[in-house]
Amino acid sequence: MNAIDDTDVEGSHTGTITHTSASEDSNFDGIVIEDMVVSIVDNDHGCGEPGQIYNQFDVSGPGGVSDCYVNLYDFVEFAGYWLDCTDLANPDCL
Ligand SMILES: [Ca+2]
Ligand SMILES: [Ca+2]
Repeated sequence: MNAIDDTDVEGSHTGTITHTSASEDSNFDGIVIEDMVVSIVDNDHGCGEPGQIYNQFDVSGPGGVSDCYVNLYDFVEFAGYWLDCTDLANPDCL
């Protein structure tokens, strides 16, 4: 049995594996096999969760914290930086 490593953010959760039995041997046909509950660990992280990798242009959001969107909060940061950094010869001033 394999899990699909998709990009959906599902968080850690459990899944139940059920079984059925079919056999020509009446000793095994239709026997009850207990369900198995398995833990599933998702390696994808939602916004703000530990391990989240933010877009390089998402530098701000409400409260000055990255919010997983490149939006006006980020533009305000960029614009403020442009106003502070006026030395065109400085490679750090973009
Ligand atoms: Ca996933
Ligand atoms: Ca943002």
